[in-house]
Formats: sequence, structure tokens, C-alpha cells
Amino acid sequence: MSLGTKYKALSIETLPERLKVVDVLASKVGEDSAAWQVQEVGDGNLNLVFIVTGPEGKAVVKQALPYVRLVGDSWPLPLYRAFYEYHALTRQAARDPGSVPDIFYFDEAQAVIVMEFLSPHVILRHKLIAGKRVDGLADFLGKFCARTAFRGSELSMKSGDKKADVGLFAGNVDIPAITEALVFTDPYFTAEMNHHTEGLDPVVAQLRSDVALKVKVQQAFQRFVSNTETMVHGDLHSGSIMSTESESRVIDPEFAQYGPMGFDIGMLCANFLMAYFSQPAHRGDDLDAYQEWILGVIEEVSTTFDAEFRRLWATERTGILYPASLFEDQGHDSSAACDAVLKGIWRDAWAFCGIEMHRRCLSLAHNADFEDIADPALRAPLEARNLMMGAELIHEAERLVDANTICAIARDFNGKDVL
Ligand code: SR1
Ligand code: MG
Repeated sequence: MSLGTKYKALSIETLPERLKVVDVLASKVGEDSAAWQVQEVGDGNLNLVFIVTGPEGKAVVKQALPYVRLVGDSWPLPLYRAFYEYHALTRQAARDPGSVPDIFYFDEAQAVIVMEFLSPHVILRHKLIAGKRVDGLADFLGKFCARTAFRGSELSMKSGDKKADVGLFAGNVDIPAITEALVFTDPYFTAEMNHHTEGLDPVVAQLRSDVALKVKVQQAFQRFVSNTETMVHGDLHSGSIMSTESESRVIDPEFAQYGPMGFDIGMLCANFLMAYFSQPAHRGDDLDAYQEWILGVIEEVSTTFDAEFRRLWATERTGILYPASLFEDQGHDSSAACDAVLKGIWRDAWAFCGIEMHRRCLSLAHNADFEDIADPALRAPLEARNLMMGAELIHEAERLVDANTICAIARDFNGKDVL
């Protein structure tokens, strides 16, 4: 069934009348749409997100807007991002079952996805700001990144299927273009929509005058736009993860594209590092222990990623890359080849990590970890540590293969007065 061919944004008032024809939604929340209660809860930068509550249960209705919500209709943005989000969710569900919300319905013309209401999950970023721990978080995220990276690549997929998927996602032009500008370009010059905390000018000037750094960033950018190794989530930050005390899911893959295997895990680690550096403004007595818990998550994400990637290498290497005919079938161990692939992934990941740490303090879309610190005099020195560590990661990415080293660098910057 279709909701009509002419797009119209939903509202709290119109949603029950317009979506009552969606049988699967009625089956989840109850047939009597007059009894539905609707809340709009979208707190991201782009979309409308409604929770529909009926006598039988709840569901989420997400709808793309034809512009960037954060900026307004002066920045148009294609509705087709919902199409890519839907297709990314189906692939993630297949590549890592149980990792994303169940999807009940998709309407392309209305850019509407109806999905599972996750409860009592909350956005992970809010938990990190509030000092909450999540059991099993690192294991879940390390496996999610390894499984989606491996199973979306020619290490696993049939070449024809992979090429067809790269072709499909190549149509997602305007959404990755946001990343190309806001993440890889704008932090390193005075772009129009940039803003940064007062007091950071000396650090910002230092970064923008560091030509070697800008070359490294452009090299990472080149890999991001031209290396279609696997389908990446494309925006894997702590606002794209929902958790209870012991269970997590990944949401919001509208930035999905085929890109480097190290992209998601690098962005993810950056967001844990920013949570780490922002903690002195959010915590009291538990500060040291909580910061160490965050670093422990980074280390375990990394070791879990490697272990799961190696397991898949040994058991699911069915694609054209590194075939058994060249290794095991000739009695040759392929573990050195796996080591080399992982080394390349982590080289990319640490560079992407440093770049994400920069953009969240320098370009348009900042994160609440730092933005919720009301006093700029408290925020600026914490952001400065984060910015300078980001620069070190970008400069040293090729030599940094181990998350233990990354955490040691973080501890070092955490004790420094950078400003
Ligand atoms: C204009 S969109 C800004 C940011 O929000 C999204 O979540 C992505 O992170 C994007 O860079
Ligand atoms: Mg998002």
C-alpha cells in the first residue's frame, strides 16, 4: 500500500489519519487510529521522528525532511536518504542480526520508515554524559563493525552482488557530501558555517597552518571517497547508538555508502574519546573510574573487532579476495595476510578518528558532550586537549596500530594544559 505519491511532511496531528492505512503499524499499536498518541522526539540534525503509542503498543515513524533540520530550508536535502537508510538497515540486519531495530514498513515517496520502538533504550551519548555504564557495549560494537565491514566486502560477497550494491549506494550523493564538507574540509579553513568555542583560536590557527596535517587529512579523504571496500554506516557516533544497561542497537544509517573498512570504527572511537575528554565537566567523584571505563570500551572494541574479523576470515572468506586457493589449499597459512588487512584498516581508522575529533569542535555540527558544558572557560581547555590529540592521531596514524597506545595518548593529553 502507498501513502500517496506527493510528499508531505507528517505532523503530530496528521500522522494517525495518514498512517492508519499501514496495516503493520496498526497491528503493532492497535487498529483504532483515533486512540493513537503521537510525540515528535527527533533531536538529530536532519529528520522528523515520531513515537506512536496505541492501546496495543508503540512504534517509531521516521520521516526525512526535504531540508537540513538543523539549518532550515535554506539547505535543501534530498528525501532519497530514507531510501538509502532503509536499504542500509536491511543489509546491517543481514550482516549482523539483531544489531538494528526491526523495520516494519518503508514508503519511498513519503520518505517514511516505520520501525521498532526500542525500550528502555536511550541514546548512548546521553548515557555517557550522565556517567552511565553499559554492559556488553564494546563487544556489541566491535562485532557490529567487524561483521558489517567483512560481510559487506569482497572478502565475503560475490563480486557481482558487491558491484551492484556499490552501484545502488553510489546514488546517495548529497548525504555523503555533507561528510565530505563538514568532516573532511571545513574544519581546516574558515568555512561559513563553522563555529568554535571562544579561547580556542590559538589551537585552531595551529591546526589550520599545519600543512602536513592537511595533507594527511586529504589522503584520508581520498580514501573515503574512492575506496568502496564495504558498506559503512557513515555516521557511527554515540548519537547513532541506543542502549539499555546491557543491550545496544545501532540506528540512523542514512549516511551509508560503500567506503573504507576503517571508517565506522574510527568515527566510533573518536566519539568515545570526546566523551572521555569532556568528562571533567560532567563528573564528580567517579571521574577517574568513569574515564577509565570509557578507555576500556575503546580497547575492548578494538580487540573484539580484531578477534571477530579474524574469526570471519577463517570461516567466511568466500569472496574473490585472498581466496583459499592461494593459501590454505596450498598448505599456506593466511594469517599474515589477515594481519596486513587489519593493519591497513587501523591505519585508516586512527586518521578518521582524529578528523572526527576535529570536526565536532570546529565545523557546523558539534556534539553534546562538549556543547552541554555551558561555561566556555571550562569547555575550551577540554576541547583543546581533544583537538591536539586528534592532530597526533592524524600525523601518527600509520604507526598507531594498537588501542592501548591510543588510550595511553589520551591519558597523556587528559593531564595536559594545552591552552
Ligand atoms: C547537517 S548534518 C550534520 C551532521 O549530523 C549528522 O548526524 C552527521 O553527523 C552530520 O555530519
Ligand atoms: Mg543521524
